[in-house]
Amino acid sequence: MSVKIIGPDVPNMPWQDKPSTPQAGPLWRYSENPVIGRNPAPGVARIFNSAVLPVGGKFAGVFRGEQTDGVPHIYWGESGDGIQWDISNERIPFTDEKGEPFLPRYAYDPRFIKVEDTYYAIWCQDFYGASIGMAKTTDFKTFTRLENPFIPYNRNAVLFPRKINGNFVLLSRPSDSGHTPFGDIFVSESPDMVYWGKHRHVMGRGQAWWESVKIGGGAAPIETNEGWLMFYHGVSGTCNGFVYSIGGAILDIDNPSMVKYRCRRFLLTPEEWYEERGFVPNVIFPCATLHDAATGRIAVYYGAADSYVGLAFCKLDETVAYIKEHSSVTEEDTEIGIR
Ligand code: BMA
Repeated sequence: MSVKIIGPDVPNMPWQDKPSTPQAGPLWRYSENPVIGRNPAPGVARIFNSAVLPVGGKFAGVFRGEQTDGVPHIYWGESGDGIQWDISNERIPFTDEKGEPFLPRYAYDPRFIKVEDTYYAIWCQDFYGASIGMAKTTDFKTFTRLENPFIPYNRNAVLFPRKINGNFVLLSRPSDSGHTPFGDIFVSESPDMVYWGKHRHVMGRGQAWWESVKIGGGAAPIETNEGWLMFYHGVSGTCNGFVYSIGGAILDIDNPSMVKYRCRRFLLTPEEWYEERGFVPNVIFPCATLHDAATGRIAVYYGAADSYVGLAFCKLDETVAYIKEHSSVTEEDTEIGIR
């Protein structure tokens, strides 16, 4: 069975063919990385850990802007080609359901996911501790906050791009209020994006050293005829601090708490100057993909060293083959995840 993306064609997504130089895994970097450099907007020192989607024949996204007072917020950005980004000068003016201003405090690491006709921005924020915040938009002007889905402490929430068995489905990573020296990925369901339950364990920190401290959801899972392709981050602890790499797994299509394949090798790990040098060295943190069903091309957007946005490419068939070839799953990975 040849592997296929189930989703729209995005023929104008960014792309560059694989270079002839050796690569550590199935992903290769865009040769002109980073795609967003320092001081990208007035009052914003760095943009990283950000998420994009195809919108109206072009691309748009929600960006983690580290303001010059050191506080992160969510900014809007647009692009004709997915590479040159025009970042708004103002923070996204989130409102409550009555239309009153309701800015999240200390908001970071946004994801951006379309389910049916609505676009959801989901981020981490302060809610008496590190927690998940959410907003929805249909016109990219009004961003209406939703109730925070979980009590503290939780981070790395990633919505699936369609309902499963009639419910919205969200990955998250329970954490602590600091730099969290542990962490597994869980999945929760909601009929309405307000009330969340049916919590299940998806997978724990890995047996492999590169993901042995903690893991967390990354890009919105990509629907394929093999299951949900999930790019996530895995963290190892070195004598000089954490190292963040990109991992890959394939989740069951109807029951995403069950892991079918999990690559014991990283898919991408810090190598380039913009990944190894920056505000926090040795971090690559995936938050989104663009992908084209017709060609199986995938572009992964990742934060680099908490300072830049990087872009990497891969082909669906090669990536799935690599994950399967190097897969090892534990009983905890493959079970339904309830105790
Ligand atoms: C995590 C998050 C990310 C960040 C990473 C590395 O805890 O805060 O935003 O990229 O640490 O600093």
